[in-house]
Amino acid sequence: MDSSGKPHELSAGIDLAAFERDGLVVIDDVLPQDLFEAAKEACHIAVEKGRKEEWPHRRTVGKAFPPWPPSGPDIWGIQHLMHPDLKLPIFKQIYTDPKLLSIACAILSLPSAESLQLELFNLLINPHTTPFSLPYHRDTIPAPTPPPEEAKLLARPRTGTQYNLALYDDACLIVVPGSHRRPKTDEEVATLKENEKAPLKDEIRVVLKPNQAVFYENDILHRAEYDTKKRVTLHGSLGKEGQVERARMVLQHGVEYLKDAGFADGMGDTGKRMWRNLIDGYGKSADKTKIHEI
Ligand SMILES: O=C(O)CCC(=O)C(=O)O
Ligand SMILES: [Fe+2]
Repeated sequence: MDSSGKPHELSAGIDLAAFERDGLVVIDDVLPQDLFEAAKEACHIAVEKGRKEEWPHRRTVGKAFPPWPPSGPDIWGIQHLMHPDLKLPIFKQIYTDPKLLSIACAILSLPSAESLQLELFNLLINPHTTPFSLPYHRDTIPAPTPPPEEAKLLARPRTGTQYNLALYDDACLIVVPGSHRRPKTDEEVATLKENEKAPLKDEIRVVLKPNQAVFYENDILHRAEYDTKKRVTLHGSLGKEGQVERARMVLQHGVEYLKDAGFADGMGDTGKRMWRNLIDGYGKSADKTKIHEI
């Protein structure tokens, strides 16, 4: 971010054409070194709390999508890193890191981070003892959606973006590049009907080195495999301001802490503005009933 508050195309260093074509882009050296080290320390504490059940908001092995049961054989994620009860305010600083925000602005064609909406910040980790995997899915389009309906939904304008930022080596995510722009092929439908975790033609494994992030379209066809090899990967989402539907989606999952008037205290001006954008969007929503979960 430069002094005018405009996103820095150079510091973002993002190949937008590749992102449009493939539905994903990998970014190097995301966090400044000191923040990267601090992120590892904070994540270590969060993971310990999660594994010891001192932190109740966890992704439990055996279930791919929210809501997750409070306990299970093992865990594959820690939810709500910015929750004040976790007492790790550094996650607010990491979430609003200027380089992360500038990449999101580039993807969303926004002039500055002031036009972003604060959303969710979670951690994806390796299960300790129990390997787990997710089936092929698109985050906002249910798997059984027929291809013609899928095509319509995939044509919706982009309203947000999300990323995985690896703190250690990570090769868990598998995607089919380009599948965010087209419905499932007949071959994909037939393959996934047999086995929803089967390899698909042209799939690639996203291999991240420490401090690399992948920004990806949440409706790209993707799955993930978790063995017990160490994984500590931050998973954040950001929206465009004024996205009432997204604000509802973010705030529907019992995230009362985000609605607290003091949530953004201690955040910088940009973070405060992004939080305000979220709350304003939610306030404009007439219908606060549940929508499709992501
Ligand atoms: O673990 C990952 O990298 C992907 C997780 C995912 O696809 C999801 O939570 O919807
Ligand atoms: Fe997903």
